[in-house]
Parts: sequence; C-alpha cells; structure tokens
Amino acid sequence: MSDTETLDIGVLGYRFMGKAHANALARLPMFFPDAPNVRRHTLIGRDEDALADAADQFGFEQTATDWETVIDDVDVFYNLGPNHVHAEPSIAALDAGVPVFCEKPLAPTLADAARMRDAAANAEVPAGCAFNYRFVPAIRYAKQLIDAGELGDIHHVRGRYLQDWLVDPEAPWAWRMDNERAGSGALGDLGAHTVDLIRFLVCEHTGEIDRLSGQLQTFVDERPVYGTDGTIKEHRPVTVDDAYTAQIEFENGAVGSLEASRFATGHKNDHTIEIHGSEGSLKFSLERLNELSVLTGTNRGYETVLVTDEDDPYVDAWWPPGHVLGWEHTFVHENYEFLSAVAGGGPFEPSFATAYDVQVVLDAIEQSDSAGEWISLP
Ligand code: SOE
Repeated sequence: MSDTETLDIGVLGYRFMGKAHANALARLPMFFPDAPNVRRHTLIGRDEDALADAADQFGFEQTATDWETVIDDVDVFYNLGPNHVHAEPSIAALDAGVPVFCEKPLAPTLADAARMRDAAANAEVPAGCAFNYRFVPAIRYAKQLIDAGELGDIHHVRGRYLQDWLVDPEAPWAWRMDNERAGSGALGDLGAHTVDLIRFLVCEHTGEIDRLSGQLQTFVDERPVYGTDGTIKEHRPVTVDDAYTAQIEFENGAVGSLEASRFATGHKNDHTIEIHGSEGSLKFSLERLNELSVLTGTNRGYETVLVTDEDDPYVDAWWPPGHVLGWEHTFVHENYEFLSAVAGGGPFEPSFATAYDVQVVLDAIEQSDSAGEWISLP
C-alpha cells in the first residue's frame, strides 16, 4: 500500500469477471463515497498483449504475468481466474496476510476448497467468495421477509439456473468444459450460485441441507477448437456436466429441487428461486431482478413488489426510486461490502468457510450421481 488511505488492488483475470469487478472498483467512489479508496494497481494474466489492452480499458496502472511477484506489492488480491488457479494464488496471498476475494466456485475440488478454507481460517484478514447474487436488492429484501417470519415455516425451496450457450454442438470448446480446470460444468458454474442463495435465504430457518439425490448429464461429449481462420483444428473431450438436477431435504424436513443447464434453449441467464412457507411464498427471477413476487396473508395471488425504493438495500446509493438497477450493480455492492470489511477489519460473508460449505453440497451431488443413490451430508 502506498499510503494509509488507499487500498492497492491486484487482480488476476482480465476477461468477463475481470471486467465486471474492474467496473465495480471504478464505480465505488462515485456511488459509495464511504467505501475505502482503491487503486486499480496491477492486472495479472498470461497473454501480454491482451493483458495490456485490458489494463488500458479497465484503468489499471500496470500489468504482470506472474501473480507471485504481485502479492507482496498489493493490499488486496482478487482471484478471478479459471477455477483451477483459485487455490494456489489465494492460499499464498492469505499466507502473506493479504485479503483475498475469489470468484466462484471456490475451487474445482472439495480438497482444494478445504485447503483454501483452512488458509482463510489461519489468516487474520477477510477471505471472500464472490457470490454476487446475494447482493441483489430484491434478494436482500426476500431475506428480510423470511427472517421476519412473513413466510412462516419454510416447506419448499426451488432453484433453477438456465443458460443455452452450449445447445449448439459446434459451440467452441473452452476451459469450462474441462474437469481438470473447471471441476464441474453447469453444477459448479451455475449450481454454486443457487446453492449459495438458498443457504443464504433459508438455512437459518430450515437447518442445513441434510441429504440429497443428484444427477449429472453431458449431452455433447466433444467440441471443436477453432483456429484464427475459423476452421476446426481439433476436437477436445467435454469432461464435465452440461446439466444437473438434485432433490434436497433440509434438517427440518423442508424439501427442494435444484437444476441448472447450459442447454436450456432460449434461456440466456435465467436464475429463479421460489420458496413456499406455511404463511406465504415468494418468487425471484434474475431476468426481472428489480422485482420480487410475494404472496402473504390473505392475498389470493402473488403481488409483484418493485424493490427500487430508497429504503431498499443499496438502492439509495444509486438513483431516485424506480430507476432500476442491473446485473453489474451486484458486483459494485459485493465489492463495497468486501472492501469495507478489509478496511474496517470486519468479517465478510460469503466467506471461504461459507463457500466451502457450498462446495460440500456440489460434491455430494457428484457423489450421488456416481453412486446412483441418496447421500447424507456430513
Ligand atoms: C457462466 O456463463 C456465467 O458467466 C457464470 O460463470 C457466472 O457466475 C454467472 O453469473 C453468469 O454465467
């Protein structure tokens, strides 16, 4: 850190998530003036040309191709690389006393996730996992309703995350289709979000997920790698799931179903959560993220509540009531919370410990699929 007032941020990864977090860092001083000052210090990646372009575009002061050299120079380390590079750099940063914000899923394997959780437990700095959908105002509002008992006793939870970017069998191979690098497919990439949201929303009331039955499916088992001239150079195997489903049961007997797919034709980024309790129900859809459908009391049908009032979570930082927010705002909110925890020395949720608990559920779904039977969680 060059002065006591500013946090220097080192960011590994400069593609989709690099852009989402860099945008969030740039927005913070304008919309959250009480956030700590940050400097977009070093952007880390392997391809020097692409990295230099990204650093220019995202407002970073410098670039580096070796994360090890950067850790000592920064106050906070963001790990936004592919899943297989989550563990080593994150653990090294935590061992050096540098706070870490890591993209989800925490790691490709439960063993790596456990090492990351342990490193975080031994470090005296925050280690957060970037489950950004917790920071949607409507999701925070849903949690307030559930915690206030408006839904009564929770009986049903349903979570579905649908995308369609792989339905074309000629869609190009990518690291997200490789078990070594990604750990799993739709399960870890999309299901991790659903499991985290469900645990965030209901587990204080239902207890943890106690047992589950899971199924994985791969519809296309190899995909083309294209050359720069657009012709197919080779085919590589797909070694992860394209879709998963799971039945879950909570400690209190509540039940749920989970699903994610990259083959859900027509659905681009459709994450829905539905919860039914003894006194009411609610429905959330990421495609309408400013709204929450709520059924309580004597209402006969769902009422669609616009969660855009100034007293709704995070909304007063932005625009006057009704001026809707989007996907990118969730990253600003989580960066605000994480960096405030870093500056204030406070805890941050979701922590590595929480992200490990998500990974336990993902791992159990894989175990259940392999064994063809229900699995009890530890
Ligand atoms: C996958 O397509 C993906 O980008 C996920 O990796 C993100 O976590 C999700 O928010 C959107 O979809």
